[in-house]
Amino acid sequence: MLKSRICYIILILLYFSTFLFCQSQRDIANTKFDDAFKEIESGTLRLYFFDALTGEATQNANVTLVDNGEFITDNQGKIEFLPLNDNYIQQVIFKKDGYITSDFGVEIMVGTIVFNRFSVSPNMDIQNFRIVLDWDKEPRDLDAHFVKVDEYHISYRDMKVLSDGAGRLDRDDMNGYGPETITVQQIDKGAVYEYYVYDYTNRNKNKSLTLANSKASVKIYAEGKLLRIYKIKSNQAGRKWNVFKIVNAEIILEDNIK
Ligand SMILES: [Ca+2]
Repeated sequence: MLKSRICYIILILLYFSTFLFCQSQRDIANTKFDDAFKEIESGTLRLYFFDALTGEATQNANVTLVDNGEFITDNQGKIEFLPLNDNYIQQVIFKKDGYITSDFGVEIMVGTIVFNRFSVSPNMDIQNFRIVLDWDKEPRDLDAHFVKVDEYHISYRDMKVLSDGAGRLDRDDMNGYGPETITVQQIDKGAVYEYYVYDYTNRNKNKSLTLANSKASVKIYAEGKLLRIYKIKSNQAGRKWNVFKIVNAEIILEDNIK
């Protein structure tokens, strides 16, 4: 009786020691797997592409990295690639049916990408003028404002669609990343326009660096193509980024934060 009880206890101990041994081996295997995964991860860079009007990921788009090959975006609108070296400008061409083909440079610094989110414009009328704002996770809410001096002011606050239908705020983003997009039917050659980005989240903090460090970027689509990209400069205090003006149908860069 005693013998069988001892045998029973030995069996239980054997079971638990085997279980603990297997568990520790599994942990080691998982750690190794994680490390290997991180090694692969650390070498690759990611670019994300979104629809400028809906904010949805653009899947199955063709992305050409000049000197680095062709890629297809996955269901997150993402491609991954190995950079050619630590510091260079990677030329990117985005193509997808129904979208304006966008050709631009991505700055790679110390092996990483500062701005890696790109909201791309669906096709639009040749006279249309579209401004697309992207930024990072923080702040939650940035607001795009487009003012036709003495005529109208498009933003989340004033109107989503102008009464004459000549312009609209396509998308107001309030939970980080953007895009926040404004489209106007046509630029009036005799008028003056201003476009700025306001950090609504930090409206009460005039020394805030959040806007400057938001990785905000602004794309202008006009004449049926991607015309300009402006990127915010980091570490300047303020809540309002004056991005550009249009005077005599010419886009004039302002790029100051106040
Ligand atoms: Ca917003």
